[in-house]
Amino acid sequence: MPATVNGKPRILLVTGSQPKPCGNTVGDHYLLKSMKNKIDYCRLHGIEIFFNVALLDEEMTSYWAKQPLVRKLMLAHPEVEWIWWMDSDAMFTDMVFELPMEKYKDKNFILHGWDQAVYNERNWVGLNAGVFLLRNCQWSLDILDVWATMGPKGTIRLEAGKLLTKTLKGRPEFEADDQSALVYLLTTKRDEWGDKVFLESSYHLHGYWVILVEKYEEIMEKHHPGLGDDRWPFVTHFVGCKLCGGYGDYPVERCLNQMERAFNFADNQILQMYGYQHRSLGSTGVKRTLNEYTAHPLEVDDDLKLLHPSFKASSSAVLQPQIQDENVMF
Ligand SMILES: [Mn+2]
Repeated sequence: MPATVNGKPRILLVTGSQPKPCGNTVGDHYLLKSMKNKIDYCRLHGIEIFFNVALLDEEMTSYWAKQPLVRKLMLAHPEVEWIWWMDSDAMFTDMVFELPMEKYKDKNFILHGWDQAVYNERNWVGLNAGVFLLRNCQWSLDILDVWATMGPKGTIRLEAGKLLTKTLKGRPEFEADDQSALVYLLTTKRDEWGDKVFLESSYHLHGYWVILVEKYEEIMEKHHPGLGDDRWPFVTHFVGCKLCGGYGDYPVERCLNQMERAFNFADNQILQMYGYQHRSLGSTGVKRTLNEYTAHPLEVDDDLKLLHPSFKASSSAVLQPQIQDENVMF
């Protein structure tokens, strides 16, 4: 019997960052903004959130830190139906869009990706492991165990990396990472695991920032939030950016500028509830867009209907007593 709230499966969003400060303070600042972004989305949609900074298993460092964490949270929270992992370098860019959970009722593991790229090409970027949903069940505990076998740092991870580079399409030479390990697991053991895995590409459960960030202005002109796909991407993920220092695939300056834009693009959807907007996507400054005050704040509606959403789990509990109070008074 799935754990539900108001008929919807209960979801715990899990994210985290390193235990120590970033190599640069700007990196920490963007970790904070990325966290604020996730808090906003989760608050609006009745999703619980867990931010981790502890390394739970000393062997499972860097991209492998999430597997022991997700496993622990599953066991500790049987009331939660889905664990939703989201990297700290990914941000919600559509605050209205909701996951199509009904579509996943017979699946246990949801990632952004393409069957063709994973199963036919064995492409190491055929799926993205930075954002995923995992149902809280025995199947998921089992796949976490198998998935984690290439993770322990040192010889195991280094040797596994060689195997992954040899086997997977397009993979550069480096130690085993969790994403490649998952592509390898699914392609070599599809019969065993493939059935319960859903590779989603109908919207941006993960959206590659490079193809999205330059289009935000055009998107704002032509479309509206709630679509989740190319027209208004659900998530923008800064793959290949090393915000805290180290060598990334892109210049850190470009990454930070575009993260600021992605944050403000999303934050405009929050600020519109209160009558404000960022001056531009590159600006931390805001301007007033509404100048009205009202004695009846519950009757005020924002364009995106986020202020008093009917889908918010607590909305009926919040509204009911206030309506009763009015009846008593008048
Ligand atoms: Mn990432």
